[in-house]
Amino acid sequence: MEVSAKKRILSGIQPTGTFTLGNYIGAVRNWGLLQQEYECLYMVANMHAITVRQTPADLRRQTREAAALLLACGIDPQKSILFVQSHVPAHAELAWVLACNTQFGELSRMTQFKDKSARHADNVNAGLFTYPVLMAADILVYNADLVPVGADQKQHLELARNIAVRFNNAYSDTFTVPDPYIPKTGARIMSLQEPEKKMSKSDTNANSFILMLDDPDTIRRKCKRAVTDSEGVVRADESKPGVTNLMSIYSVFTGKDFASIESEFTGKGYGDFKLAVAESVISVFHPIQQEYQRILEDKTYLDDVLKDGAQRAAHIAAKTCAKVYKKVGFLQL
Ligand code: ATP
Ligand code: LTN
Repeated sequence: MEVSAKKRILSGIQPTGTFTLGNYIGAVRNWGLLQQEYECLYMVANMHAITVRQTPADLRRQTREAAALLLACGIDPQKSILFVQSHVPAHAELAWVLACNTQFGELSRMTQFKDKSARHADNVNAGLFTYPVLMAADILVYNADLVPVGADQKQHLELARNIAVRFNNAYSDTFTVPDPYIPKTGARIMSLQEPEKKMSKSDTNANSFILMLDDPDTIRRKCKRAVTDSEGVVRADESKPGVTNLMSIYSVFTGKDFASIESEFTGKGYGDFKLAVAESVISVFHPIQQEYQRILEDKTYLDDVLKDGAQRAAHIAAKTCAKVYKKVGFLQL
């Protein structure tokens, strides 16, 4: 696989709960679309997940569920390598070397750390702080060219690039400097209740997000309750974050641009618009949900995919790690 002329992609998602509409539009949807053109590695980031306290049995179950949902979203194990982060030891090994090439000050500036440490004030652990270093290792260990993520991960990507450049300058050319792949529409899907905030699966208000496994009635209800404004006109504008957010969702799921959405709903109220948004979401999620149930029931198939993925990923990662160990001066016998 490493002799392929195709550019390489790596991305990951944490198994901290069912994926939201934001995860799908910002990241996972594009993972499927990029498979034809790139050599892709997709990972369930269970090591990142434990930076926040997890119940072990739930984490185990959610890791399989996340992998099944990725397969249901169209990740094809014949085309891409799908694996679980903790199954490839090179991630943790490289993370240590990279941590020794990352400054405390750089990590202190990460906004996700500031947000999460405020939200989990009782557990501001060192892993939460060094999380972006592990993420850099995930990417650099495969020499990925491109990393498809939502806009909230841009800062972590910039850090990974800085670490790569710094290491290359200190120890000679080793890592590919990765580029982010952030979609033009839907890079930051907002909360349906507080449209100034990002939609997040860890939000305490369940009406603020749509989960990929929500049933049709729940999706209709959540769309209907979405916060908009009092103007009653469907148009995209900075002063109308709720409506603009719904337009982004509708645009991604129907392929229509903002101008044609505006004319489609001219003279119609938000009620009609919200219903149309809900139906567009249901039409995409319903078949994925059926496929998900089918895959989840076939545990042998799922585990075989993950074993094969881990083996193929580990083969690539071990080579990079060995090269790095040599470059930094670790004795080899
Ligand atoms: P949590 O809310 O628990 O912090 P999360 O929903 O942000 O988690 P992650 O596993 O951290 O989920 O993110 C997986 C991918 O989904 C990342 O590429 C991230 O950028 C993207 N993503 C997350 N939320 C959104 C959103 N609201 N809009 C667009 N993309 C998003
Ligand atoms: N930190 C990411 C998940 C993640 C990731 C990665 C994304 C872990 N390792 C490597 C891209 C590349 C997040 O979405 N919170």
